[in-house]
Amino acid sequence: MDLQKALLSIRSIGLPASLRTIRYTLLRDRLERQLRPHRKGRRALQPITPGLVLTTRLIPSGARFHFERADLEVIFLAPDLVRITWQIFPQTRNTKTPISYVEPTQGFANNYALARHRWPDVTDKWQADLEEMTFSSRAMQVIVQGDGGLIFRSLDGKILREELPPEYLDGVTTHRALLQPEEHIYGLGERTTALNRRGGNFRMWNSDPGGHYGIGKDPIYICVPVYLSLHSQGAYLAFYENAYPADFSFETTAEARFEGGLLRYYIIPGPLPRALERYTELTGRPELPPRWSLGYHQCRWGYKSDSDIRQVAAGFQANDMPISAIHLDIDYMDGFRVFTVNRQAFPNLKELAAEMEAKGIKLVAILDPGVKQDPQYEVYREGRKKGLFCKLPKGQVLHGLVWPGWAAFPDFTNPKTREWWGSYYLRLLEAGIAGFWHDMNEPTSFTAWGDMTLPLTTRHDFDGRGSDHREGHNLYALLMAQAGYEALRLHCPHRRPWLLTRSGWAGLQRYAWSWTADTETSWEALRMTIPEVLGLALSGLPFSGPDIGGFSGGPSAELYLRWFELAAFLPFFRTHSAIGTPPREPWVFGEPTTHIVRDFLRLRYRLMPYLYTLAWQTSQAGHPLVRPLFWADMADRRLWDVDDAFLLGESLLIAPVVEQGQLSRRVTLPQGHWYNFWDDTLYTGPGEPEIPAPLEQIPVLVRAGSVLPLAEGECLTLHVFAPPKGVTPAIPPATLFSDSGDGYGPSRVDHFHLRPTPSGFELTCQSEGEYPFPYKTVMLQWHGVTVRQAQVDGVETQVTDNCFEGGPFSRIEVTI
Ligand code: MIG
Repeated sequence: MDLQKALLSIRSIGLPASLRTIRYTLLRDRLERQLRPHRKGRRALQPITPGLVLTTRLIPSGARFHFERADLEVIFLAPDLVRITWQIFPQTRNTKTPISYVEPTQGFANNYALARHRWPDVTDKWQADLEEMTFSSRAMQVIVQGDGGLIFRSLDGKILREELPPEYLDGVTTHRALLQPEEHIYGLGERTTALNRRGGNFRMWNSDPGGHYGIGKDPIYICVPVYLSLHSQGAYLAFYENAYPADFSFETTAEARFEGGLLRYYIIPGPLPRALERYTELTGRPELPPRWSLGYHQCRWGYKSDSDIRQVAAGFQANDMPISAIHLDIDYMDGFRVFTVNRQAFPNLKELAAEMEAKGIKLVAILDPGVKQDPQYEVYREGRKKGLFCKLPKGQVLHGLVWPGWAAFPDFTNPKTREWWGSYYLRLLEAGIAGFWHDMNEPTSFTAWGDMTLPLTTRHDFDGRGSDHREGHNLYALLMAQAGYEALRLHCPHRRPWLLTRSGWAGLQRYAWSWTADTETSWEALRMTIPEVLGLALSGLPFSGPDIGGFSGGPSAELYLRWFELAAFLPFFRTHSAIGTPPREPWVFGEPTTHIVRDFLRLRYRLMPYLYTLAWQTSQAGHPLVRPLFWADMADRRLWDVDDAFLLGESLLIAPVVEQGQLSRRVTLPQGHWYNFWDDTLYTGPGEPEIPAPLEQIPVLVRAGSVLPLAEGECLTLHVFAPPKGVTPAIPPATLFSDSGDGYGPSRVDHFHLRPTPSGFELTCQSEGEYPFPYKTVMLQWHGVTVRQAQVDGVETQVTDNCFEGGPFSRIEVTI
């Protein structure tokens, strides 16, 4: 296997580069050998368990327990947020001397994942029974058993989660919770398996799959140790604040095996949307992104000069296709030196950016963390002089191999590194770059065999406490994103930051979007996009999307089109492909693809008010934009496994075509009434209707009761999808968020309430905020009913084809 990989790499990168790779890999192996003898000496045969409980003591909002071989702390940070910390000791403690609890100061990833560190004392909101070791808040109950097992119950007495006592053996801490036979598991970050993770094994170790990947590859770029459980007794979320490599599996138990660090985790009871709100309060929510980022992005590894960029932009103009951003891949750099620009290929980046800006196109530039080892190169010199790179155990700078050849890796666990690294963004900002794209940040270093990353013994600063790459690895991209985000806030305070990153960890959503990166070009990979994006969303990362058409190959027109149709409804909407693949600008496939792609591009921009509002709502409450179908009805078990369709906000159900040649498809419909977006056919759920999907459509269903805001230039059209007679729609009032699209100026929110009246419907609008209403006209288009009469704020108005002008209004009445 390894030999084969080595030979393959010689073929693709040439002999000198391959020899370097072998040298690096040998160095890595030598360094990692130091880890081994260490372990052997004290190999225990029996796992260490906490033993029996010895003492129990109340503390503010929680309790502490001494066991024979462990300490346990249970703290309610909020009534529905419990933090558990286990410290297991190798030896049975001496009970003759008094025992004291030592607060752990390390081993839980330095709180890097957390957005919120202080929580009010909730002692008055819970009851503790020390005898029974039972603690109840107004949201849940935690029972600690004498042997260290833990039970979490909902208030009506149902068991949400039952944990076995943790075990420690040979450096590995194993934690298990029982699973119900019907229990479903979601989350764990970006994964290539079904949305329901039950039955699977998942490694926590951010990895570049190298080249391209397909179904079943694990792990890939973004591992997040958080999962959501859904079973017949309830639902909960579990988040382990431990960045060490780990293996999670979900057979009869939910098992987590950590190869280091502390067993610290958080349990949040369901319902799941509410649990995600809490989780994103703990680990953070994204800021509202600039509006342009929700538009279409075009990219390709291989746009190598300003004239390539101009040509692409001209192509969009010539084909009458809207576009918001073009990305510059590594080819714009000078010899792959990060923060430099190749002056031959891009003699005047600033001018290019200004020219693009005038066409409404932003430029996004890629950044790789590996800094070329070149004493003539400022970034390398400075980083070295200031001691900001990752180091070998004896203190020399570590060099790995990436695109520029030998390269040093900034140590982002050092706050000084983050500040220093961030200072270079200014140069590109001044050259007109609007957003940044972090790549290779797992971090990846090319190897001839084994993991493509840094040696495990590599040293990281960890805010001065020091640790090695086992703990630092999974945090690398998160902290790089933090550096980038803080740089943009600092150097560009009037614009909202936009960052895209390949790798990350819990809490990444505070700083950056992500994409599913180097997928193979295949129908399977197209289908896999849905559970990948949903898995990220359920792990707290709401903004992601695929390389449309897959990264590695040349898609057929049909595959490209179906992928495009899917991505038009995902938060991140970008075509990208590997170097050497056939051209993939959205017009190259010719008709009928070109006009269908154009229609979907336009639809995306029409949907912008809806998408932008969803993005704003995510920043407020942490609910993802795309949601699994079970979000619509948790009690409907048919929905627990659906991962070939998704919800976009409260109103839309998207059922992409993921099979070649398919011209209609079955849609698992949640309860309620659903309109076909394309022709207003009304479907009633639960059911599994077969819905037409000619090349120019994928099934898009609108929940009855929705008021869907679509932009048509300066006009806003509110599409009202009337609920059938006698049905009160189970859908919250529609919301429309507006502001200038960037920066931190005023905003407004309009709420639309739809209510049935004896003769028809009433639609009221309530507004808040200072920003002026941004549309010249408001049209109302009704679906599912025939509007006979309409009054806008008491004034009779002309109705044509169920459509009438509403101006900005406060109350509309229609008679049907
Ligand atoms: O080793 O920058 O996932 O999007 O085009 C490949 C070149 C490096 C991997 C990214 C891909 C990007 C490519 N990069």
